[in-house]
Amino acid sequence: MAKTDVIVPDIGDYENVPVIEVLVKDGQRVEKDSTLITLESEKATMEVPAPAAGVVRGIRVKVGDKVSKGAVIMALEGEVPLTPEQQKPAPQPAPLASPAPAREVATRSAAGEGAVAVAVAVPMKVTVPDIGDYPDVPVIEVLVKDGDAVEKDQPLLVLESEKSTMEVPAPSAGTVRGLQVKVGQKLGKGAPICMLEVAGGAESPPSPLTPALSPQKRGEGEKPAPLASPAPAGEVAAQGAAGEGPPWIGQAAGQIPHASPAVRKLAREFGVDLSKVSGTGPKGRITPEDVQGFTKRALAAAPAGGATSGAGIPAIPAVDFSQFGEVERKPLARIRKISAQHLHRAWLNIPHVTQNDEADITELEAFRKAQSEESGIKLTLLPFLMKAVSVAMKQYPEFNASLAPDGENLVLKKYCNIGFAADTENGLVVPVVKDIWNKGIAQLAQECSELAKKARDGKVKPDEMKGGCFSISSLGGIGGSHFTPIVNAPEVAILGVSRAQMKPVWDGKAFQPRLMCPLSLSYDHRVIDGAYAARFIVALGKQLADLRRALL
Ligand code: CAO
Repeated sequence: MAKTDVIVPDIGDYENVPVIEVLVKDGQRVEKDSTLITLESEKATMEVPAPAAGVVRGIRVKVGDKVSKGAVIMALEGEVPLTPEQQKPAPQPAPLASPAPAREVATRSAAGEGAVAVAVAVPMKVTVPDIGDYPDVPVIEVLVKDGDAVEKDQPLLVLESEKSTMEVPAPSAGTVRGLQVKVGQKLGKGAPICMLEVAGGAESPPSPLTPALSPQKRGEGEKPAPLASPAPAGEVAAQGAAGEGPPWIGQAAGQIPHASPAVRKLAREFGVDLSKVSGTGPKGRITPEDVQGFTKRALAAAPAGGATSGAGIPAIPAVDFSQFGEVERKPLARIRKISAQHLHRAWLNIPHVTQNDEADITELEAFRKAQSEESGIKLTLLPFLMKAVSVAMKQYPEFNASLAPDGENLVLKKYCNIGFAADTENGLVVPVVKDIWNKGIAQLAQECSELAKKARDGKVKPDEMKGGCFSISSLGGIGGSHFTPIVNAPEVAILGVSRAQMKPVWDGKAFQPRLMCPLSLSYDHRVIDGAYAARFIVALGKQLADLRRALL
């Protein structure tokens, strides 16, 4: 068997481009042109395909590594060695040489060199930068129109070949005039795009050759640079930890959804607007399954008729509130935006039912207070609730399950992790306490209090919010009676706890003063039947009334 190294093709003059996906494994057989790895800079996504069919051997890169032209990424074992032609960097792979040249277009000001600095609008011709030898690369998006004021580096259009996507940014700030390109049109290097009326002319010539591949920081609160995706700039990203945990977990700050050219093609075929799709891949990347899932849900939610938005839901009309009085616009915190999307998705996808009850916690409270005093450790109700819920979950295992994405299987979990909603200044976070079955109340109390503090200080790590099987939302410290908590998908149930109150309870002979704690159990009716839920909440009430049962 002949073994040949596969190298990174010509990606322009720029170096150290991050690997964002490794799509093959050692020993895997690949066909010619199937994608091996994906590279992504701030402005472009490039897939590196197999130069020939063969078996992958000795992968040398992993996600996060940075590579440059000529770097060996793996070897391919084939019947015959690769020909020199096959080994040539990127025949098919990187038709769009790199995003760098896109910026290098740095179209010179028509004012010419040495123009006198005068504050007049000077037209600048914007053309397609050097995109390699490929003359006909389709325009998939035109992001501006005549008369638009653009900032320097603002994307004007997106070009996409089979294997790469790149944005062509404005070489300078100015006003777009005489736009000459349309979606579907095929362009090559030097093709005219538009004129840019640059205010101040020679005073602000286009900045020379800013490397598009140079890493840009995307810090918290910073406006994200648009990625090479058909998502319109500024659209809010969806996120999602695949399968488990609230989707805000692991979400990079201000990230915009992004996808490979193949996924974008699929989205176009399905007529899916990628900006509305939640990416469950690494770094919120949109996978083919995300597009398929989105399409499925959109079809399921399609209404019989009428004006709708998104997945067939009638849009709430925009209202100019300032016509009624003074208003102030306050930007939503990042956590709030992410949790809003998660809650909305759960609310739309899950047929919710809420079962209410009241648990007698008179003895539990007396025990809790006595223990707190005796041990000097503050025990709140939460760890007791957790323990009691975990015991009920063992008795009713369908509460410790998730519906498989195919909708045909239930994934039953043999471990018990419970998340609790923590109210923070920036919104709701749900830290998860792990392995409840094997922990005592004192340990649970300590972990709850540490995680609640971390949540308030904004220091909970993504891992500490993953892997939940069930959630508890306790508003008992605040007040109110019953409420309807929203199931924290992909979990199937959540317990809402409200403020306990002394109530007269009939014991068969007389009314007794008992401390009654309101419980609101919301559950996914696709998985759990009403009778099963009622049994669960009755069992939970018994646990709370007499925690000795938890020892049984
Ligand atoms: N009934 C009566 N009193 C209760 C109670 C209940 N169900 N639950 C808590 N309390 C009491 C506590 O005993 C404590 O009183 P003492 O100081 O006298 O002992 C006081 O209320 C404060 O408790 P707490 O709420 O701070 O502590 P906790 O461990 O029970 O809860 C946490 C921690 C993180 C769950 C809570 O602070 C919190 O953030 N709750 C809000 C959750 C939320 O926002 N849910 C809504 C999500 S859906 O929109």
